[in-house]
Amino acid sequence: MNFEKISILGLGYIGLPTASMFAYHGVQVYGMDVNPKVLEALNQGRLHIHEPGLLEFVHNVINNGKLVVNDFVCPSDAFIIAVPTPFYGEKLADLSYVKNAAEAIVPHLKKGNLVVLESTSPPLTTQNILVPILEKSGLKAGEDFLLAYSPERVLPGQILRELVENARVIGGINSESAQAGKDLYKIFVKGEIITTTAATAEMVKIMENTYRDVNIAIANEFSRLSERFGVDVWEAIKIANLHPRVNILNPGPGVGGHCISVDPWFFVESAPDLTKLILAARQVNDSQPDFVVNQVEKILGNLQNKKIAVLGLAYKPDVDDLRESPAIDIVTKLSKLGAFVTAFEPFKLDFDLKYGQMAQNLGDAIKETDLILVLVAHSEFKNIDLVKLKNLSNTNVIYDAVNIWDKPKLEDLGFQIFKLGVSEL
Ligand code: SAJ
Repeated sequence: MNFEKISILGLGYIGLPTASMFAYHGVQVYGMDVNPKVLEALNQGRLHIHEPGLLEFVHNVINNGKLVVNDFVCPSDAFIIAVPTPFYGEKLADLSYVKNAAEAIVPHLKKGNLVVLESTSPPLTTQNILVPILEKSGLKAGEDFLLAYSPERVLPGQILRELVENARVIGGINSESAQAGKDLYKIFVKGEIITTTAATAEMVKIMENTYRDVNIAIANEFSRLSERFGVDVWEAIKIANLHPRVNILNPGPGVGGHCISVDPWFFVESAPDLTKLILAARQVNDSQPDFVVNQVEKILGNLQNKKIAVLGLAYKPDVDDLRESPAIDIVTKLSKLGAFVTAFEPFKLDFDLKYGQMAQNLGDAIKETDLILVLVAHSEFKNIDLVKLKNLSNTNVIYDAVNIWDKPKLEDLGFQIFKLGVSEL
């Protein structure tokens, strides 16, 4: 199949890099977003998201006219839906953006077109939700138009490279649809492209993130066990991972972001009777912020009027994304217990923190505090000169939830350092 014009609905973390990638490879791309702020930023040469290398990339294709952004859908050979699938209520998938995007395609859908859903969605969404909406066009799915599911699997911070190099799975509602999807993505994908059914591709995506969530949950449980038995979990995991068939992930203050902490719920929602382990893992990871707050209470006692300097608010190292971040949850909980929290997040200095205040630099955050609480292993924190750290702060108490600093080194400098997963408090 030949693709001269492609529409991408949703210009977020996935839609925008994908749109730019097709445009860079010479396809005429129409990017569509319902948020005027996103379009305004793009038209003014700014980005509403932070991703290394993306700004220059987007500039280039907008300036040469290969990427045009609008708040409406344009007739195209292929339509890609890359909108969010957030939660509503009790961890249920909100498919309203997916449904609205599909409805917006209906008036433009023509014979021979391809529609691809990229948004992470509960199993069977393509067949059960998209087919009936798109068939309102009077065209038959799989015959008059083709329909596939192809999940994004790129890692924030490395999106541009992973979009091209990662293996890509394309699940069609029939084999013609899967083949058409393969023809589309091979425009820029250099990794292997695997075709399968739409339901398989939907499951693959959620399975990958669920596997990671369960692995992190077991690491978090190991960290609690290590504390109980007086073992350093970081050392124990390092040694266990020398086994050729073991790869335990890292414990930490919790699992955030818009993927790993969200996607397993799609399984739980779709089949509660079959997801005991997945649910338990979610509960372990979701309880980590409370665990960290509890540790801080054990160190400082009653938190009323205590000053706490929080280093890092992002959901993981070296990104500016604060969505579902456990660090924010921890700040809120500490503040509600009466602590004065000053947070320093080098990737989002101007973040509008509801509880606590933002510091504009490390020195301001730690100069007058009762405890330094490290929640994100940003490189900037990792590489800090520990002598400088000592000189910048009035406190000598540190709680490190991400194993960022060397304990003996800090102790030599006179710090009293507590680490998650090292000793029971
Ligand atoms: N985390 C830990 N311990 C670890 C690794 C991560 O506590 O050992 C925490 C992080 O701090 C963070 C959360 O887990 O809060 C998620 O971070 P992540 O790096 O594991 O994953 P994401 O959410 O940035 O990206 C994941 C990736 N999925 C997998 O690696 C299976 C990515 O490839 C997906 O494209 C992305 O989800 C997505 O969009 O679904």
